[in-house]
Amino acid sequence: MRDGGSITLTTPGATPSAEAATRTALRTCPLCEATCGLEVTVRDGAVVSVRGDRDDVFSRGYICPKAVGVAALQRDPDRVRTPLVRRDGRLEPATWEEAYAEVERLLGSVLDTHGREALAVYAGNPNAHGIAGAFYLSHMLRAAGTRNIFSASTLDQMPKHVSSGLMFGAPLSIPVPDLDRTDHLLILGANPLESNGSLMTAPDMRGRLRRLRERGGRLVVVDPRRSRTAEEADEHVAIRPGTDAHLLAAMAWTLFDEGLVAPGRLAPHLSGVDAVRDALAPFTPEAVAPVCRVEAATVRRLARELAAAPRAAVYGRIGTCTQEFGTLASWLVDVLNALTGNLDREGGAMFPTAAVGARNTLGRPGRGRGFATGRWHSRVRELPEVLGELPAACLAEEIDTPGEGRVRALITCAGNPVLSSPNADRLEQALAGLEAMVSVDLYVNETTRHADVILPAPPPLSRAHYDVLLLQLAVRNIAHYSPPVLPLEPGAPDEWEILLRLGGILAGQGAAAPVEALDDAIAAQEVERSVALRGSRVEGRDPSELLALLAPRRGPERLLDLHLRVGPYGDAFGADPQGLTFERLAAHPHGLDLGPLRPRLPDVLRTVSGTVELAPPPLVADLERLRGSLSRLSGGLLLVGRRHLRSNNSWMHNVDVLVRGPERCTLQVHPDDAGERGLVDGGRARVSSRVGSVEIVVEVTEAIMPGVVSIPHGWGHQGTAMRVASAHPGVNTNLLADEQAVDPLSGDAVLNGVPVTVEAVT
Ligand SMILES: Nc1nc2c(c(=O)[nH]1)N[C@H]1C(S)=C(S)[C@@H](COP(=O)(O)OP(=O)(O)OC[C@H]3O[C@@H](n4cnc5c(=O)[nH]c(N)nc54)[C@H](O)[C@@H]3O)O[C@H]1N2
Ligand SMILES: Nc1nc2c(c(=O)[nH]1)N[C@H]1C(S)=C(S)[C@@H](COP(=O)(O)OP(=O)(O)OC[C@H]3O[C@@H](n4cnc5c(=O)[nH]c(N)nc54)[C@H](O)[C@@H]3O)O[C@H]1N2
Ligand code: SF4
Ligand SMILES: [Mo]
Repeated sequence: MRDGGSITLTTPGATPSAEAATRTALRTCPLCEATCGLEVTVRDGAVVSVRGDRDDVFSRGYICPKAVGVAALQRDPDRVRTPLVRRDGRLEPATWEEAYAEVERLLGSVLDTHGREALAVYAGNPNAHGIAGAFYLSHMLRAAGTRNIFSASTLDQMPKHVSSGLMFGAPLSIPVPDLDRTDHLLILGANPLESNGSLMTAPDMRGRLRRLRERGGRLVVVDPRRSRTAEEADEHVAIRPGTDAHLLAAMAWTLFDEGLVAPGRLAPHLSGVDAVRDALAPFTPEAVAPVCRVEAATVRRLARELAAAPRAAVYGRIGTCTQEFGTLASWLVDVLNALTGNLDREGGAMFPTAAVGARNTLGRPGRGRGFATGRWHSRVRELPEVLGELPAACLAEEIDTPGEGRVRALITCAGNPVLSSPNADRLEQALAGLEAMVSVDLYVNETTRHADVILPAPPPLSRAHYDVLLLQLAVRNIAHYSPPVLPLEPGAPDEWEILLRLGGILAGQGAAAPVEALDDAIAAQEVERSVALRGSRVEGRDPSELLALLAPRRGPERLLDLHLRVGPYGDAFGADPQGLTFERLAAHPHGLDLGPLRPRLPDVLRTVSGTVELAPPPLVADLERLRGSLSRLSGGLLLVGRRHLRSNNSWMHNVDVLVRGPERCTLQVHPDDAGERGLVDGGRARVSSRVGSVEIVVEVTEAIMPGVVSIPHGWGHQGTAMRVASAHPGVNTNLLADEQAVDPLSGDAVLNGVPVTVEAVT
């Protein structure tokens, strides 16, 4: 599908003579983090083909097979098109006004009786891929007024937010590999050739990694599985799941031991180098080798190669986050980048300069209030708040544990926690016991089928797009706005309007509060925040003047205009007449290239000290837990996940062309482990953990290391209206993941390295 490959769809009813009605439109693909530019051909209101936009400034025509899903979602007859309201136990179609009234009645009754904390919200992954999630979700959450906020972040990247927040002062100041210029890339726990990259926004991973090797660079992958990326790398290092922090600590130890610490120009901006050296003393290569199952000589060599490379980057992703020592591993990735002088250097690990919304581009540069967690704690397990959220692994117990403050009502937006969070069975039972549940989604999925009201979000092509979040993590600075390709269904609101209406209801303004007024209030609030921010480019300006300059635009485009204009490339409302505005951006339908990443230290920092904090006390303290694990050499099987190019978490399985072919939801087992247990390829196995057990098809493969088994997540479809997905159900691996196992600093669930037993089913 690379380089302008196209996907043609047969559209019933489209006549070849309708030339005049044929048009093409450009749209960023919202399905994964790669942000590819799509060229969509529409005939008579229906999508007939999706191809890569060759002129897209970032993706240059690249797309993956999933791009077809964007068109398929639009047409899918199983997608929810009108609100559904539960009546006599069944979800029945309703008008929008009926649905909002029902939301007000249901939530109002719970909140009036039990107070705000009786409400929980779960926000799923697609919120990170859209303009509604970026600009309106936080307002809805604030209106909810509850501390019971949960999201997919604690099933994903929360450890990286914590380590970045502590080191650099802002949780989204995440250094990304300068992929197009690096000479050495060390990847841990990521498989960008299947995932297309994560916390590293870059279309065409295969092309970029190939070019890295063509220019003489080296690619090393640390993974318990020989993944597709590992297969294409110069070296694959197999590692025992959950031990990346051990490996990285011993690599840093080696740098100190061998005099290879060379921060170079970073030196004046770093604090805590000695403290790191002292804290890492127990983690010698010999001490970690038996835990990681990586030889001490290999650990030393990996460190030396990293230090010797002219320009190198260390990059860790889901395998290093969703595990027992997720925050430590995320921290040590950047400790290595700093100690080798690769942090903030071209070809190293760099901070993007995003056009919109990046806190590290706003306000006074170089110093800030820093970052802290634990402003409140979860009721049952007393786990700390992080970024205003509680761990998703706590959601079920907050619902099913009686007592003061118990959650009795839930709003889900773009999520499917029944398939994505640990101890799925407990969560599903908890959902069934809620007094009220409201979901905003495209589908009746395994989670939303428990809702009392489902408010259908429009499909991607019917809405405008700007990647507020993902472009803060891009390997090149770009900006790209796409208007909607197709109109909304008649009478249907856009998702930002749905979030506004929900916010209005939660704020007590009622189900009938007009969207325009709610939206005006938000625009006014955001303008006021911008002019009040010290060091902002519009500090002290008159809010009404700015609002007048934003008129007559409304909705997300007005907010995008505001954030572009106060951002680092913006016109600052006239102060820089050449600067960026929404109008100027929209005049570049293939996107706007703002150049390669640039060194940003020290301005990028928002730490109290104004330095990169290499040894934040909570992280150093957590090393004690890591040290304790050095003596733990269990021989049992550990379960990890994996991703497939044609799948997307739990929700693209209703697209026929993407799920065709051999069964993908299999248990991968090494031949030695299979032999010991009498497992045969294509046979069945029972996999059991502390919390549950599943029966699944076995795939015997040398690609996985002995002692490790793998099942992909997002499967286990049942009880929904998705006909294609129901025909390819697979099993839910999160029936095995243990909700009690979390990384304590971030609350991230341990989804990789789950202890399991496996037996043959005859
Ligand atoms: N065992 C295991 N579990 C995992 C993982 C793992 O690796 N292993 N990975 C974790 C990770 S990284 C993530 S991000 C989570 C994902 O977990 P979730 O975010 O809970 O779920 P998704 O499967 O992404 O489902 C997204 C839902 O949003 C809906 N949707 C899509 N687009 C939109 C939209 O624009 N608006 C609205 N309102 N709805 C939309 C889809 O129909 C779908 O129902 O899973 C996590 N769970
Ligand atoms: N095709 C496709 N693309 C996707 C998604 C999808 O579901 N499908 N999901 C999107 C989302 S939400 C995300 S967050 C990203 C994730 O993007 P990636 O982080 O690239 O995710 P994976 O492909 O799951 O790769 C994780 C790798 O970690 C390995 N691993 C497991 N445990 C450990 C461990 O303890 N240590 C080490 N070193 N490795 C380990 C696994 O074997 C696997 O190869 O992908 C995004 N892109
Ligand atoms: S790589 Fe990601 S963004 Fe690009 S076409 Fe595929 S799913 Fe869409
Ligand atoms: Mo994710």
